[in-house]
Amino acid sequence: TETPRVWAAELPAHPGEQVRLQGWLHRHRALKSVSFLILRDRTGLAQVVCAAPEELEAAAALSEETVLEVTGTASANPQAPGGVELTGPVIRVLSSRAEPAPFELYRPVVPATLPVILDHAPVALRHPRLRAPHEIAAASVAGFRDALDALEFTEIHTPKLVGSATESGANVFSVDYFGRRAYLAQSPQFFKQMMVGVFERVYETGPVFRAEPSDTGRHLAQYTSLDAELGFVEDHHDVMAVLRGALVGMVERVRARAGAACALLEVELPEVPERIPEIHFADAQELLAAHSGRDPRGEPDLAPVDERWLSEWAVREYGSEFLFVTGYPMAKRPFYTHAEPGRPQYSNSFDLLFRGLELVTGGQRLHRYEDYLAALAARGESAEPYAGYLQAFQHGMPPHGGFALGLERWVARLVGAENIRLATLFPRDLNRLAP
Ligand code: AMO
Repeated sequence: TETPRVWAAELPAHPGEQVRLQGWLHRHRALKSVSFLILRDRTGLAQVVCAAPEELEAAAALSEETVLEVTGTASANPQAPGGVELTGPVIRVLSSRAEPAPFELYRPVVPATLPVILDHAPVALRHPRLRAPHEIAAASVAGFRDALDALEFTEIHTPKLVGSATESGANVFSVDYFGRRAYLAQSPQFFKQMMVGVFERVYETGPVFRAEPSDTGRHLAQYTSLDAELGFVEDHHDVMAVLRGALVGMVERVRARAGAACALLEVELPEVPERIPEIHFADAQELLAAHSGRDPRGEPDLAPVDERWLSEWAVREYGSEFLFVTGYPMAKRPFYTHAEPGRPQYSNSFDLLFRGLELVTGGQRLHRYEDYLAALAARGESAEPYAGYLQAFQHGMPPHGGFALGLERWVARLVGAENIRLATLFPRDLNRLAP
């Protein structure tokens, strides 16, 4: 019978056994009378020792990133990683490499600049430190699903080719659609709202597209949006409560499933407070004017520097790395936004700041057909392009609201990446469409 395959990280659990490893040659260290092959698989690294003449001969020609199968004995050695190494190896090359890697993948600190990393993403991502953020991303999405599934939300998949802009006309990509103009979806906004009329509670995780002409460390032309929308809300606070639950689910799943990635990158997972602190936009501006050294009053939005200041303030004031800013001016919010009762210049919307950055936008939406017609008219927009969307409201929609969280921003904040591109497998930006 075939020798059982074991994962690199599990080798220490098999001392004395005959086992088979499969993976990439992470590092080849040839000394005078012994060669160490460090094998990498999806779980980690394992050391293979070549000492006999035929073993040394088999190892001699092997270059890093060669794909190998190695059968041998798991032998205890306190000096080996994990205390067990593979000895007496029989090596089979599954695939040899054609090119050397663009940089040494075994260096603990990535010895390459961001452009080199991005230009060589298929190889560069094999570096454990560059791969780790994406393991955290995967666990985050799974945790998002866990939390919303537990609340009986229905997962939906909505079109990414759409007939009208959802957020603002400014940063939408247009594409030729069988001779007509179509757009890449900026968000699943209209569809998730329409589906509240069907399922009451829905969520979606998927790509969205923004033609962001600015080259920053926090904007992508394509990112992954974690969206939720629910019906029968009192106001935006019911949405914020669901968002809090989603964050708890994400943190829990990252802790449970991406522990090694977190340890490697020294990630400090945030505490999600029982009650995430909240400040109204108007109060935030007063606070900034009084204490931050900048007076943003009169501006319709918060500047990135204001977001950073408020985030630090929330840590000092409440010990919270999360802060809700509510009530953003209607003027800066999309037409579907619900105004604040009694103060119609403000909205029942919110942003969630996390570690200095806007991570989530959400709020309560209009739900009456006539309010949509009025909101579009007030913005000088025709209702005609929105006819499909507006059907939902012509046929009875409950008070509802939702939110969208930018996955790459979340991961970038967790791993402390200054540039969001390090939290994106194949970033799309102003200058990059490949690989
Ligand atoms: P908004 O446009 O604010 O809201 O986007 C929601 C969240 O998505 C992330 N984000 C981005 N991430 C990377 N690159 C970008 N270019 C980018 N733009 C936005 C941010 C942001 O908080 N429909 C509403 C949401 C809702 O109300 O449900 C929307 O799309 O983390």
